[in-house]
Amino acid sequence: MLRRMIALAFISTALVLVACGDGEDNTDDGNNTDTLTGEDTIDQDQLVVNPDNGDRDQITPPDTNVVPDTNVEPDTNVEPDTNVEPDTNVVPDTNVEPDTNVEPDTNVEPDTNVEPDTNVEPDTDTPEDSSTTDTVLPTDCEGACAYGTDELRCLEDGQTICFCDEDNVWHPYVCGNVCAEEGMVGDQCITGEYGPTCDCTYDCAQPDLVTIQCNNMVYTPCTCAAADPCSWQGDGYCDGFCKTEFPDDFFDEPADCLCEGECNIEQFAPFCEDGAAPCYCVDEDEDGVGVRTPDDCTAMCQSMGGEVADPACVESDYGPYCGCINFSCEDSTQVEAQCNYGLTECTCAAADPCEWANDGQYCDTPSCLELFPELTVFDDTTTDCAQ
Ligand SMILES: [Ca+2]
Ligand SMILES: [Ca+2]
Ligand SMILES: [Ca+2]
Repeated sequence: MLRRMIALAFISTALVLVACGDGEDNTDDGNNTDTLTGEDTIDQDQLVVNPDNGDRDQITPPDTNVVPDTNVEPDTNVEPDTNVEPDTNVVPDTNVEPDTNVEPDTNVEPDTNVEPDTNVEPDTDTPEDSSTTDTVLPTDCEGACAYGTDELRCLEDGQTICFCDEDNVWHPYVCGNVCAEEGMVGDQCITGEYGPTCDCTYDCAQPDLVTIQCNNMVYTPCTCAAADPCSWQGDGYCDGFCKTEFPDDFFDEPADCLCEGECNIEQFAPFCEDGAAPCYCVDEDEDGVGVRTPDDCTAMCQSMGGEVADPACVESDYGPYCGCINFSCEDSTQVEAQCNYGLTECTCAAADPCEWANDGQYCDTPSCLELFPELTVFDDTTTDCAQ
């Protein structure tokens, strides 16, 4: 734009000069013999061939004699510029002296209005350390020990677990080997929730380790995965435990866990059918070929004076069983039936109807207390729990 304005300015100047010269030539000074006498001087305005007044203005010299207008109101209608980057180049002021002139507030009254918390249950669950009070880890794992009293300890090397076996002698186990035998990774002896233990973990990305788990027939995050690396799906054995234990990643068992059809009495393993009932293989004519038969948990619980729980079927290390609750202790026949079932509010009671107190079989009192904390349970601690 500036370049175009300058060109127009030159053209306008040239036109003015031509017009002046022409006018001078046509002025009659009285010496000429021509007949041009009396011709008027051409008006300046008429000589302007291209009267571009707008462009002409562009060459007007700037007026340097302008008084600044001090009567301008500030524009208050300006939006703030939000597109400003913060200045990250600010040097912190390190020349600040700390204020040492602060007096401590001595006018604070202690809060005497705090009620003591009486709602704290005493911690009765403190495990007893029966093995050792040493804080220094042993450096060797040999010699005599007391089985049942001395149990497990980590050696100082941090990679060996020391076990007091039934022969009352310490036996060392290298954790790297212990983990590898389980198809797991890890080699450290650590303090676990239940005492010293080898810190082993599963790594499902290592096929060799998963194969070991398959051969060990253990349910792990690897063997239960939907990929079914052990080919356990549809093998006639219900692996519904996987769905219960590893709900995020498991292979489905649509056929193996149905309680219908034939079964091999030798190979069949009882299972909970969809949490509803234990499924057994019943072979009444004893020809080796049985029929998958669900147990009737409702009838079984009622026969013991109880009600069926939800879920009705419970998986345990000893197989599936009917979950029964809310037992009545009034009928002695029903209570007697409970003695074959297990720990109930009747069989745990102080009357000890099953004669389990100090029977030399099992320490029952802690389990009864855990199941029925409100109940006055029989005292089994004289001999059975005295070890
Ligand atoms: Ca299966
Ligand atoms: Ca049969
Ligand atoms: Ca007992």
